Formats: sequence, C-alpha cells, structure tokens
Amino acid sequence: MKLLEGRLINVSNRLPVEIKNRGGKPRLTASAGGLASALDSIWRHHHGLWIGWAGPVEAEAAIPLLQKAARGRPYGFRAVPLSSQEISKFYAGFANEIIWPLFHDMPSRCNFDPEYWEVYQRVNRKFAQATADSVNGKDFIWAHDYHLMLMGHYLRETGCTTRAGFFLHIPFPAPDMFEKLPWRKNILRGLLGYHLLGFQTDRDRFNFLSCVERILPAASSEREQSHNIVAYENHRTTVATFPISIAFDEFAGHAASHDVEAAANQLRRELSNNFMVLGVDRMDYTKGIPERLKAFRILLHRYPELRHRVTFVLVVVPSREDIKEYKALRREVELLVSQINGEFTDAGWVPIHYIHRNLSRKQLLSYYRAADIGLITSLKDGMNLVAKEFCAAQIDEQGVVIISEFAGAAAELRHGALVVNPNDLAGVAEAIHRACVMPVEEKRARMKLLRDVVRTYNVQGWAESFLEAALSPDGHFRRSSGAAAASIEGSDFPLVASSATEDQRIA
Ligand code: GDG
Repeated sequence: MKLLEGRLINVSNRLPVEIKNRGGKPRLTASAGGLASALDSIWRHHHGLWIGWAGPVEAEAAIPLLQKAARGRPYGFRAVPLSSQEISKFYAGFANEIIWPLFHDMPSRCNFDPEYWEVYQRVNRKFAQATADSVNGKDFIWAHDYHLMLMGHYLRETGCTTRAGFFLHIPFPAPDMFEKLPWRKNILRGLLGYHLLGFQTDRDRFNFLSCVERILPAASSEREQSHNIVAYENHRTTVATFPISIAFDEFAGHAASHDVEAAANQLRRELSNNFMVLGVDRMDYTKGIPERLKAFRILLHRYPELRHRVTFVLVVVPSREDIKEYKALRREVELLVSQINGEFTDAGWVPIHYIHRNLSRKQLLSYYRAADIGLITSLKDGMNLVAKEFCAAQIDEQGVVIISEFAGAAAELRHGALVVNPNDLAGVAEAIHRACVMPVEEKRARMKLLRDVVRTYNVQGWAESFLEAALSPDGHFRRSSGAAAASIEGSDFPLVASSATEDQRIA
C-alpha cells in the first residue's frame, strides 16, 4: 500500500548497517537488532532515507561505504557522526542508564548524571538538524525510540514543517515513576513537538496522557474514538496505540522449510526428552532471566517426575556489555545456571542448556520449532517479539506460550497463552507444569488462536496503520489492527477444563 507522496525518512539512533574498524580499515557489518528487520517490510512500498549513527568512523570514510550498502535497497543512508564521548553519555549514559531502567519501572538502577542530560540534548539537536537538512515538505519523518524523544521539539525549532511521527518501542511509565526524572517537562515537550506519537499498548498511551495531564497543565487533551489529540504550545499531536509485530509469513515460511525442520528434529533427538522449555532474550535485567531460572528450580523441586523429562534451553544474546549493571547480570545468570545444573544434573541429563551468543536466523528458528514451551518472563517489556516469533514458528501448532503479564505482547496473546506474574516464581513453575501436562487438543486450540492473531496483525499492518494515522489530514484513521486485537472482548481461553493435577501422567 502506497500511502506517501514524498519519501519516508526513518530516523533511529543506529543505522541498520554498521561500519566498524577491522584490521585498521573501515568495513561494513550486517545489521544487528530487531528494528531493522521489523522495518524492512515497510520499505517494499516506499522509498526514502534512513538517518542514524553508522559506527565509530570519520564522516568522510562512511559515505562510500553507505553508498555501497544502499545498492539494491529502496532507500539510502545518511550518517549522523557522534564522538566517543557522545556515544558514551548519550547512548550508554542517558538512554541506557536513565531512560531504559526508569521506563521499565526500575528507578534504583538509574544514574541521573546531569552531564548525560547535556549530551542527550546536544545529540538530539544534531539528529534534528541532519533530518531537517535532508527533507522536503512532502516527506514524512518517522523517528524511533527513546533515544530521540527531544527531536520533535528541536525539529520545529529548526523551522522544519515536514510532518513527523515517533514510535516508542519500550513502555511508557505511570506518572509516579516518570516524575522521578529531573527533566520530565522537557521530555514531554520534546515528544509533543511530533505530529504523531505511537505507543505499543493502551497502557503506555494512557500513562503518557496521565503524565501530560499532571506535569503540563497548559496542555489540553481530547479523546477521539481510537486516539487522543493533545494541544500544547500551538501544536496538535495525535496519540495512539500501534502494537508492533513480526513478518509472520516470512517467519512461518522459513520455519516450515526442510532445513529448519531437519535441524529442529536433530535438536529434539539430541536432547532426547519430552519437553523443551525455551527462553530467548538479550542479556537484560528487564527480561526476568534470574527469576525464570529460579522458577525452573522450583519446578524441579516440586515435580521430581519431570527430572530427566524437561530441558530448559536458555538463549541469551550478549548486550550492552560495557554497562556495569549488564556485567553484574551476566555473573548472576551464570551462577544460577551452574548452581541449578550442579544440583540436578544426572547421567544423560543436563537440566539447563545455556547459550550465550548470537544464533543465526536458521538456528533460532530451529529452537523455536523444536521447543514445546516458549517461556517469556519479562519484568516489563514494550512488546516482546520473541513471543510472536515463537508462535509463527509453531508449524505443528503444539507449542505453549507462557508470557508475563507485564510484556506488551500479553495484551494481544492473553487469550491463547498462559499469563503469569514473573515475580510469582511458584506461579511460573506451576504454569510450566501445566503446559507439560496440557492435553494436545488444548495446546492446538490455544496455538491456533495465537497464530491467527499474529498472522492477522503483522508488522506490515503495524507500519501501515502508523503511516495512515500520520498522514490522515483530519486526524481520523482506522483503529490500529493490533490494538483492536488487544481489546478482543471476553474472558481468558475457554478450554481451561483441564487444569493439571499432581497425578496426571506426563505424555
Ligand atoms: C525492543 C523492546 C520490543 C534474539 N536472540 C537472537 C535473535 N534475537 C532477536 C529476536 C527478536 C529480537 O532479537 C528481540 O526482540 P524483543 O522484542 O524480544 O526485545 P528487545 O531487543 O528488547 O526489543 C521490545 C522491540 O524493541 C520492538 O519494538 O518488542 O519490548 O525492548 O527479533 O528474534 N536473533 C538472532 N539470533 C539470536 O540469537 N538472529
């Protein structure tokens, strides 16, 4: 669907390609991270420009490499050069030591260093200027994530009148949490410089609106059918919910391939037991990895009959390794894995298979496909794409999803998944047991429901509804598809007649 007359100008902290110095020479490396692949599908219908940091290289050296990277793509690249001090104080500092923990409700992990704030403002101005210099009136600017919350306001300061939207990939906190931020007014003002603000869930949208009401009394807000309009400083901003999703057909198609099927069968043979519980995350304290391990330990204590029958495959991708909190988390996770394995490992059975590296797409899909249970226990999460990818890869429709009620994805998946409070370790252990003894018909019915939701409300629909909202002249647009799915009326899954009993046999 072609929605735009002009070009789509994507702006994110990083470009989807990175230039690294290897052997003294700058070289292009493949994109890391989910944002690039999530956005890839929207470029099939638009052309434009992607603006972001390209890596630690001189601007001149970056240009030919970015031109090379753009060959065969419908969009070009423009690098925003950042010094190492800017990267450390803007990205590692303000974004990842203040906003990331605060917006995930973990204020005690915040380091409110005033220098971080100075550099955050400076870098947002740089991005605004680079963007303003690159656009014309018919283009649409789509900025992404918590690194660029001030850019909306700074774009207007440059005199740029091109329409601009912003999507927040992480949660937005409730006022009591947000108010802890010393620069709370500036952040809200920055965001209200955009024409459209998109949040992952209604919970995040309403948190944002409550913060505006409390912190910016001069702003006024009107509620429309599917969105809100906030007026502030002679500017109107549409605020709506757009739950991000995945390219379902692509994932499901790849998961159904012979290659992946063969690799999944091989994994199952090698683990030679009935149940594979799978966790896939970046190494991040928001993902509830220690909590998940402790819940698994409780499971093995409470249900000794599951020993030798259940294996937990824990894939944890290295992330933000230069930040102290992340190093400490890695030590905690590795200690727990070795304690639990030390306590329970027996001839022919290791309870936890811990993988601390990046898997290829094929390997990841093989694990998704081979697994019986996808276990997501985020303490808080904007969406959690892993949950949706797991569903897409369940070609045999027999996997069970256990998901934290604090992951954005729970809003859409709650009818087919087992929903848990990740802090309730015994409750998580019970949910794993319940998934192990669940009759196959119930598993299929649940997974069918989940796959229907993810197939229907895919990433293409997400991007289209965002662009439609951004470009609709009167602020009226259809309710974003995922948001509609998230508000399906009715109670939890109807087939819960089969809650597990102690003496139920493990099939
Ligand atoms: C942020 C928000 C929101 C993981 N391990 C491997 C691998 N992955 C890929 C997954 C998935 C992505 O990484 C992780 O996405 P999530 O959504 O689960 O989490 P965050 O990285 O925290 O993402 C989150 C998201 O933005 C989008 O808006 O949902 O809430 O925190 O795509 O497949 N990919 C490969 N090998 C791995 O080992 N190839």
